[in-house]
Amino acid sequence: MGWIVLGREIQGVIFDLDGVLCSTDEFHYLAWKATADELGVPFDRDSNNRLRGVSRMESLELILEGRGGDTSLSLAEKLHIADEKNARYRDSLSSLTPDDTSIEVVATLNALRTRGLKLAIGSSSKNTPLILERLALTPYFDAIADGNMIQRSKPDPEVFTLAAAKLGLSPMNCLVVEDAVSGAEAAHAGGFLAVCVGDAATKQAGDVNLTTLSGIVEL
Ligand code: B16
Ligand code: MG
Repeated sequence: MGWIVLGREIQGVIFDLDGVLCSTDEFHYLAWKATADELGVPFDRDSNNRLRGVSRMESLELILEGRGGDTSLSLAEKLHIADEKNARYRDSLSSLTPDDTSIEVVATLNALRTRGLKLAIGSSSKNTPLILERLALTPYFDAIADGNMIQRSKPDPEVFTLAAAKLGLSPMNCLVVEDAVSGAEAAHAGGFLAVCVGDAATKQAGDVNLTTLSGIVEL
């Protein structure tokens, strides 16, 4: 008998990246905070929770809602603002080293691999390859699905469906691990069980809600 979680036989685990395997969510917050300040839009950590799992351009649209759905900006101006935010964010990423990968994350990934489970990344971020490389996490994964490979970001299930297909597994046989409410919604829309940590766990968005990532090995 394999690993049974909530009545399903689990053969693979698909991890969100920002906010689950690394704390780059704080870098996103600081970079968007600078953008919001320039735009004169109120923005705090609570507002930032709405951007979790959401693509860069959709995040900007959510921030612009703080200007009453401002329609005065052209697409070119929005792309420029998003590029500036990404440059600030990538500056922060350049400080990351393998030492920023927590012992808990490494122990959890090793424990799951030792059980023979397939592991994948399912992230909305176009910076996924850079982050995985800087944190020395790339070798832990059998498949990577990220923001460079999809048309629709979370809460659409596309990135998780792609990750499962790359693993050669059915969504029924995979867990998705998420910190975003939009990510838990994406998992459910794709037919996956959602294991949540962080903001999404606080909001009870998952089928399982954990206080810490390593709790997954106890399921
Ligand atoms: P980028 P995840 C998501 O990553 C972040 O949660 C979200 O805040 C960000 O806007 C999105 O990636 C796009 O990121 O600007 O780097 O392409 O949580 O799905 O791993
Ligand atoms: Mg996330």
